[in-house]
Amino acid sequence: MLITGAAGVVGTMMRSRLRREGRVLRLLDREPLPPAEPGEAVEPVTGTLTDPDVMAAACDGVDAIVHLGGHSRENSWAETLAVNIDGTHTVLEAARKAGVGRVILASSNHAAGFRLVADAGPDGLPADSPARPDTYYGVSKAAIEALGSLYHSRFGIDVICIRIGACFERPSDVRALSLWLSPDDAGRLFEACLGHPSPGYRVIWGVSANTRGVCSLAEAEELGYRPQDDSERFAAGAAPSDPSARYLGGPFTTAALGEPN
Ligand code: 15L
Repeated sequence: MLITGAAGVVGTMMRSRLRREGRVLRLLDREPLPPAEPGEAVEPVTGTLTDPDVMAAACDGVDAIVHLGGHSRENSWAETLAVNIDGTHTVLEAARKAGVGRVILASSNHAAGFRLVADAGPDGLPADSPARPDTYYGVSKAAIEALGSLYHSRFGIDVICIRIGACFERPSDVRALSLWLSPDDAGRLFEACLGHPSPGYRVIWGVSANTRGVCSLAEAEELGYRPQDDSERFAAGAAPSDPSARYLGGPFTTAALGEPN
């Protein structure tokens, strides 16, 4: 199995959590990765996912890809286009050529960042809520969901797009209490996506079972995800959020477009 962006925030947290008996984790990042620990079945590879030759080699012999690589926040249009959109096309093309059967794409709440939190019914906003990007970054996530759909429909690759909420060790502010995906639940979610016999193409939210949750869990639960964490235990220490939190994307909806944040 291949993880792109393995040195990033989520990639780093998944390295130990996606460790399984008999599974070799090939870890790709443009930044050097910590070497394999004794007994750890990993193959660190340094290279950029925007390079088709690097991706072809990285996909060789792989059964599934967890694609976490790319810019994880707002950036210039040129960077966002090159790394997030064109880069994901390069990943999917390499997957197709190498016969990789399953690709899990890290989408984001920012693909639908201008959805109003107040529109979430009792079951939360549906995971296939049409895109309402809040940034160029959000546009790139909507675009990779569309690319994933294309590669499923044309080539039969199982593609699951996870609209990740806020995946950190702990939620930092009140908005993040609604969107938190604990690292352990993220591991559970990726395992569910990897283990389902035939998911086809899906868009799901990546969140924990948060008391203040605003995103539907039903679509991820259909895949077998059983979240065990709730952000509420961090509520007392959470910083207040500004009024932008009426939108799912919170501060991304007001940040300067195209400027790294
Ligand atoms: C994201 O998509 C980012 O990758 C992450 O850094 C957070 O900003 C998160 O969204 C969020 O909405 O809090």
